[in-house]
Amino acid sequence: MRKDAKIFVAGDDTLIGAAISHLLAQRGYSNILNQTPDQPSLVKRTEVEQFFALFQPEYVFVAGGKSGGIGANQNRPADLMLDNLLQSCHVLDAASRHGAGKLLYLASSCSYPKHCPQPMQVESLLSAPLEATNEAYALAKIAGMKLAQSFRVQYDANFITAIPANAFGPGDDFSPEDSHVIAGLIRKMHEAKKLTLPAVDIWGSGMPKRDFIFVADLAQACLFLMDNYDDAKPINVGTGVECSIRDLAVAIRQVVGYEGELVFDSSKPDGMPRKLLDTTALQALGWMSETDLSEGLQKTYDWFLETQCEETALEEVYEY
Ligand code: GFB
Repeated sequence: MRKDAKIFVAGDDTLIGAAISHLLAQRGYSNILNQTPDQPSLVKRTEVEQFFALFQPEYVFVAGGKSGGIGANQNRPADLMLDNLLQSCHVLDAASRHGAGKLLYLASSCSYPKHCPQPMQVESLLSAPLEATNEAYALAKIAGMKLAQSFRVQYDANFITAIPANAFGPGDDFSPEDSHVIAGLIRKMHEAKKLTLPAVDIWGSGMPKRDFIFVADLAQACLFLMDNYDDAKPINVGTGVECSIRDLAVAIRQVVGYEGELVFDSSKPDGMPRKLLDTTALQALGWMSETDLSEGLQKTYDWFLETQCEETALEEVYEY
């Protein structure tokens, strides 16, 4: 991407979108279209259409769409599915019709079957039933992937898809109801420490394993793929390392400095047993993630502490 190329990050208010926007600015891209006034609501077709007609982005990162952890997916499947379907349809359609040179669509690792052979390869997509707790959201992300591929076939659009592992980091959603596991446990253990509670409730058995990618690394991978990947086949973006929820909880307890007990509540769902992404394709292109889990957890907790007392502007978010 030229430094003066017109770049639009659809969804720069999400964890991943904000990290991509910040990295673009940090690397000196001078024509990021998210800084113009009157940003479009991505669920409103006319606003997206008017924005693309006016600015005609050359590069588009599709990082928008409501998302959340296992609790959010159980409680608000329609909200998550509808928001992601609308955003994908509006942005991909407008990008195609207004001649975007390249578009990167971000799917999700929950798009893989519940009992997918590990590490998960893109050939396994749609090969078996999905995890029930996030089926609605996963189908919306699969639809987005298929739509991107269909624009390639019908209109020769250079639309690519990345499938990220579970992302976490500064800018995450720490709300009890919507958070993913890392943000959720950081908040719970931080509050338990402040209140000297004797124990913290961990959902599920602790047995599931996850591939957690630090969001700044994921953003770097997205820029790398925009410049180096042009295939129709979706490409995984992960760390190649998995961690059990039990080990994660112990690691977070260490980072937060909480000394109470961890109680595993098996009345709560585990979700997918494992979600390790096969990253050989991305490694073959020359990219690997560089932030290990413990470093990422520390940076995330540091950010969480800084944002406890006051609203932190996005640029301060990344001073770590
Ligand atoms: O991060 P998480 O909500 O999403 O849960 P998934 C990961 C694992 O952590 C599950 C357990 O086994 C949870 O039961 N867990 C333990 C907790 N304690 C907690 C807690 O306090 N909060 C949360 N949230 N989990 C999501 C999908 O699945 O992955 C989304 O539902 C999306 O659609 C996302 O794809 C990337 O990894 O299970």
